[in-house]
Amino acid sequence: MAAKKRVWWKEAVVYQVYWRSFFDTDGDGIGDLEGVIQKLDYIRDLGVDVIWLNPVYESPDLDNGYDISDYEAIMPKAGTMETWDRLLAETHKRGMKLIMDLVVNHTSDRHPWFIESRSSKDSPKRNWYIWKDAKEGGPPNNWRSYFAPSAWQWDAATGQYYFHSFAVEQPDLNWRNPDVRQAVYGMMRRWLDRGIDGFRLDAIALLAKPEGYPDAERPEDIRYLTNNPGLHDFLREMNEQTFAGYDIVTVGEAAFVAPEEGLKFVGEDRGELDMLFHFEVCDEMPEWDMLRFKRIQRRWYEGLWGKGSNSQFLNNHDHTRQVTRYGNDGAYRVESAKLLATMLHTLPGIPYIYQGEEIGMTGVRFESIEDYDDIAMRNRYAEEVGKGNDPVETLKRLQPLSRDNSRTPMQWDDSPNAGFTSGTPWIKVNPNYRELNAARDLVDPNSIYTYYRKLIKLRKENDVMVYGDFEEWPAYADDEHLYVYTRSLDGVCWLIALNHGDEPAKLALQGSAEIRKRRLLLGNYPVRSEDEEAGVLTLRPHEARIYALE
Ligand code: ISL
Repeated sequence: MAAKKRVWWKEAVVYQVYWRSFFDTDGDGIGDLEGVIQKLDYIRDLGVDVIWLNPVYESPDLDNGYDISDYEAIMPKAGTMETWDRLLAETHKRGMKLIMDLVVNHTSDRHPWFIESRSSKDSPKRNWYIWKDAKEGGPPNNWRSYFAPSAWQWDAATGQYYFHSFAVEQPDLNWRNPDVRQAVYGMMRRWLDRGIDGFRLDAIALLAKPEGYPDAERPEDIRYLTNNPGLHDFLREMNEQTFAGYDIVTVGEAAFVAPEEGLKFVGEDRGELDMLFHFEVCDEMPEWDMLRFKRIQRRWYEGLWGKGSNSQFLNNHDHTRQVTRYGNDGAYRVESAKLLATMLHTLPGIPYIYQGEEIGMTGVRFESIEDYDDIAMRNRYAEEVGKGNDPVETLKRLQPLSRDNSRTPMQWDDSPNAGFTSGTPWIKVNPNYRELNAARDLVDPNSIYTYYRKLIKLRKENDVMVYGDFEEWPAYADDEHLYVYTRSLDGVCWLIALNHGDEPAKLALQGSAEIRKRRLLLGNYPVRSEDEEAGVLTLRPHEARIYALE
């Protein structure tokens, strides 16, 4: 494989801070930036390099900050620009970097740009958003949005529809308009000049819309919102006019892309973005399917390795807790959380840790729709029940994938509200916080947190985890539980053996692994010598091992 250009962010582990659920210092029940500052040592002690901070800009908060009404002010419930400046300084002081989540596909409907745009059809900012006349008395086409049955909202005052890919309160910017692009680029440069270390670019595959907005064959398959002609021209121009010249990292959140499309975003010769966040797992694989996961990993490795950088994650603020959705959050929760971590950190790509994943936090099942906050969940529930579906059945069906599963407060200790707030939390705490919390993990040498620290330390000390070529063992490619692969670099060869199953599994060593000496570098079970009969490993339920082959 072509040698990969070495650069700091390829060697990084990223920790995602969903600040509103992280730590509350003023008792209003919502996390804040001061709370992030007070927990920076906790994050640094994991060994991570980069913090991804979810949006903190001024916002009416209908989509938890992803509806921005002022790109250059901090949402008061999060803190002030002074608090933000301290967070950046304190992050840098600890040798870590901070990347900001930025939403430029749409704004809040209360952004001054949109208020101006909707004020009249002749407004100088009318064309900053996407306005269309009605067609046959209804919306211009049959498209759905992510969060609503139609992607169009009627504005009676000016007698036109406006386009929104997400909620009604999130009108899409018109990226074809060079004034919009220049205004966004200027704002991005001002954030870069404040010293941030990069951006996570939200919903970035949606910037371009197709000519003429034709009706969709299948409106419910909303991929037509993404990857339209012109997108990569915008990204190249964005790079030229903002990122170029800064030593930063840019991460593109790109729904509905396969490797061929993904390479267009992050190819090192493309001059667009640095790292891809794709959703072939989290959006398109509802529950664990090892053979499908292996195929996805193979395709993305073949598509990107040596040409562009991918990320590895199984949950975030939009996707339910990985140990619940893709692992075993019951009898084997600790082993399973460690196995998933081992897999994400030894597969090719930059690993992301979503807050609470490092202590094995689990998904929740609230009794009533009233306990749910997520606009996507509430809108979908209302839509389904509105169609006559049974409310109890609808809630049960929507719960597993509700984004709120990952948004319950960070579980710091076993005090009231898990030590997250002295007030009433904005969303209920997972009731298992009494036995599942960071305080307990920090003092337990066998905890998930301790395991993550060892895993990250291994990465810091061994380039093979970052730059090593990946090769899956063909003999186990069709095994539904065993996942066996090597990472190799400059003569160093590691064997990773995972048993993603509730039963023990035997792994017959092959080829060089059978004859070469094996040195266990890290495992999630205490290793008993007798279980390694000559050439056959017996892996216990959810057992993960990393060996150096010498
Ligand atoms: O969560 C998803 C589907 O269940 C993702 O596809 C996600 O909605 C989509 O990729 C865009 O997500 C981003 O933009 C949204 C915001 O609600 C999400 O929190 C953010 O991650 C609109 O800004």
